[in-house]
Amino acid sequence: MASLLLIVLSLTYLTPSLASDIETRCSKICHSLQEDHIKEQCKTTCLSWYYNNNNNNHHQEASEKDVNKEKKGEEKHNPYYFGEERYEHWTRTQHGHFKVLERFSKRSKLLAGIENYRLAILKAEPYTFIMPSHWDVDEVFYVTRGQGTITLLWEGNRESYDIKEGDIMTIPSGVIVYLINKDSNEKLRIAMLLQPVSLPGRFEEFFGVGGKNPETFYTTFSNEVLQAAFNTPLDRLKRLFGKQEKGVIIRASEEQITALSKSSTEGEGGPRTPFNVLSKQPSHANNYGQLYEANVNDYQFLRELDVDISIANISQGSMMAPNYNSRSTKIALVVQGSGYFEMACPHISKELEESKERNYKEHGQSYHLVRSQVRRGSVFVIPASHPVAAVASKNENLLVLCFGTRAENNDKFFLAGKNNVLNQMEREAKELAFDWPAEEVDEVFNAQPESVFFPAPEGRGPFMA
Ligand SMILES: *[C@@H]1O[C@H](CO)[C@@H](O)[C@H](O)[C@H]1NC(C)=O
Ligand SMILES: [Cu+2]
Repeated sequence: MASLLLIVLSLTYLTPSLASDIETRCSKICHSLQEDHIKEQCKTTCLSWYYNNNNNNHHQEASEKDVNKEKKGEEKHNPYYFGEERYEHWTRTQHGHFKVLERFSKRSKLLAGIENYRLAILKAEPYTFIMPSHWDVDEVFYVTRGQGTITLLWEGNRESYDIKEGDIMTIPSGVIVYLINKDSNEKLRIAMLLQPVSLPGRFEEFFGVGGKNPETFYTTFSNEVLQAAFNTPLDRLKRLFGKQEKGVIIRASEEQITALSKSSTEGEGGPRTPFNVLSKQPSHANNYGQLYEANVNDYQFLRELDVDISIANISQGSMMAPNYNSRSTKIALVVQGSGYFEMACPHISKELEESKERNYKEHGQSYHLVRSQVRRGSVFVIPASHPVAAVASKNENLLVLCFGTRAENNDKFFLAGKNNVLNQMEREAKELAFDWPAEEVDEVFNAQPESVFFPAPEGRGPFMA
């Protein structure tokens, strides 16, 4: 075993490369080993090492420490998990930030199905104003914390809406939006799913207002066009568009906040009034957690993106039952707490098999366990039909927000507990399927008296060492 570890360590100094190269290299490296089963083990370790490195560019500078980490839980070595380092800050000032998760299809071709979605997070300090802008995306957002007022400018109208924790709202592409955090103490945090409308997976923000920072697009036009358009001398226009340099998120006075609050501009609301997901009756609730779900029946505008929203509040020391979604790929964002996810993925298993140049069909279907420790800000992608389970840590609730794509006609299937979908089989089907007496199958299937939320596994779990 010690020699295997040495081989793995020596691999860290080689750069990963193409699949065929990897196969050749691993054969060479493991060639000198005597016994066949050790040689095989060496090749498997070698291939998966290269595989993991290929999917994690920043792990090319892997060190011995990383090898140990990987052995602990493979947490970084899966394309479905996104940690804090995978966000890019578009704006970061003392008054807040706006950060965007890297493109899914850049991370892995296994995420190509959601390449036209982006996840972003806005955080604004108390009493702040977020500059008016428009984006080339259709957007749905969820307020994870705080309260504010959001204003939309479009079709000759101005609509203001109060927003608070649990609210969802959609904003069509091109609408000019600005907002305030109207709380004097609490931060305003908003998680958003963006669907670009002109370039797959890419979007931009456009500022008309501003000057130097944010830079206004007006001054990009030629002087002639600008003067004619505003019917104003150039020097005045230069003064108007040359001053602002405080940035995208700026401090506002109490008086300004009061004036901009929806409560003081009554009557300017519109049809898009946000829907509060948390004020809905949970679709499942017991001592171990609650599941809140919202779809087009709750908020018709979700149809614009064919998205639904769910919030799982998994109590400390509890877990959410293994389940899968029939059509929907879920983009799960941890809003609070910590814990871990486990998912069965046949694709990764196949890639590993293929890189061994074997015909996987001869081996039947097999699955790779993908698991990650998660904390606030972590993102975990759950592709359609993939069985997944989530476990909260022992000392805090795990609050997970899920944006579900292809929401129409999606069903969630539970794989354990009282509503285990497999329990609906006839006794004959159970016996045939398990080659086991139906009574004993039923005994196992009925041993879990709860549904959806259960007590967590005994012990500290794979990541809680
Ligand atoms: C989550 O559940 C806890 C109780 O376990 C409750 O105190 C908390 O308010 C819930 N959070 C949300 C967002 O529902
Ligand atoms: Cu998969």
